[in-house]
Amino acid sequence: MKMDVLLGLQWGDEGKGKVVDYLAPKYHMVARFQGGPNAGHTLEFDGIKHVLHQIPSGIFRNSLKNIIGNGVVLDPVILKKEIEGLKKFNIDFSKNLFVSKKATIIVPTHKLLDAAYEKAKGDKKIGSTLKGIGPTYQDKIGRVALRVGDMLSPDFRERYDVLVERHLSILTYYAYDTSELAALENVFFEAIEFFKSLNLVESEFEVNAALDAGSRILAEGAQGSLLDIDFGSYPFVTSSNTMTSGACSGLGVAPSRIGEVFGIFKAYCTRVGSGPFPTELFDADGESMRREGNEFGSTTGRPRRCGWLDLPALKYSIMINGVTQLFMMKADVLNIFEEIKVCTHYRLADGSVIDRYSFDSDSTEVEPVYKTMKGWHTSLAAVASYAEFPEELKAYVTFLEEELGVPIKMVSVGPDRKQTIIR
Ligand code: 2SA
Ligand code: MG
Repeated sequence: MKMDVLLGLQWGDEGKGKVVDYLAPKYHMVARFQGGPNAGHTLEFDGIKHVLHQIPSGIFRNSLKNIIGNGVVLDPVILKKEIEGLKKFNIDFSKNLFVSKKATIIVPTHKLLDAAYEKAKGDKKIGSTLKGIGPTYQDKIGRVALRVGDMLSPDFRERYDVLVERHLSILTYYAYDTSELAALENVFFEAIEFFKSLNLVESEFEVNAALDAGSRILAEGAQGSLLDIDFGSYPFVTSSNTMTSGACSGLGVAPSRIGEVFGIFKAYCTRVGSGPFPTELFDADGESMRREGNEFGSTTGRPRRCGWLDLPALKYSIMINGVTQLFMMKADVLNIFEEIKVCTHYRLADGSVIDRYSFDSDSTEVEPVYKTMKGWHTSLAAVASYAEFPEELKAYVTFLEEELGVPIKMVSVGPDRKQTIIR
């Protein structure tokens, strides 16, 4: 079997959690391959809303195994809290959750460093979620990090102290207050003890063996392609590869074993944190989008910046990921608009017009060139099939599909599992 990959094509919060939850019954395993507690994957069913940060979104289906792969950075404290928070759902974590021994551990000082670096950047700050993601990946690449498997070794505390010693010297340089560290460490070591009771595995063997045995695996991306460390709007990105290739390195699966690539995008754009956003709206339309779409960070509660759909950026994400199927989310949020705009090109400062999301479009101010389409301007609450879509929404879907060159297989018209229209 091949492994399918599901990822966000914008700046995160495309609705990946809902799609994983929807697709999950078709799979035997869901695996996270990058990111960490900076993610906030929202699932809604039976009238309850769940936000998952580190646990894969297949956890609510008993038949599924959930893997946290080697490419993930894990906060033991947050993981313990998440697992405890899910107790009431009778999930058997001993059967359903497996963590790679090669995943990297976020220690308390990583969070302090994240805050210190952001503070030092002043108004050039990234808008990090302050979960310690950047500093932890820095240590991984710097070859000094601690990994999940290290917890089991008798010299874990010693190695932890060496790492923290390094961090404290940097925090002293930044004159950052570390007085809360002792309290954070207490909770951290408690969580480490708890962590040891989980299934700690070599997930590359689990995943490849499952594929060999004919199991279906879905790799669940976090954040979005435009936040990718290599291809996103650097430096306003996260510190991992959020793209398809990240699923290979973050799980130990060969590129030749990748099957379908599901690209999730919202019918408009949002971004949380700093960085370029050509189609951002600063007017009442942007406000309405935020209100209608309830666009607030699910991890930090921050209001998300909102704007029209950006086709050059979307085409770029489709290209670097090899997307084979598109899923359009939150179409219902656009119900309120009489006219809908789609950015087809960018105009650069010298007046030239380009259709590429590129180094130039990312590093200079660009003006979006829009195509305006008639909105459907009606509720989609009663819509149960594509045939029942208003003509204007059909025209929007068809236009996007022609531009993007990839079929839009699903359109979401509301947060509930049931409000998912297949084409
Ligand atoms: P970090 O924390 O170092 O990864 O932040 C770097 C940039 O990446 C952005 N980022 C995100 N953008 C959207 N959604 C994310 N997850 C949460 C959510 C965010 C939240 O689902 O809503 O609750 O605020 C996420 N995680 C990281 C971040 O804003 C920085 O621009
Ligand atoms: Mg999110």
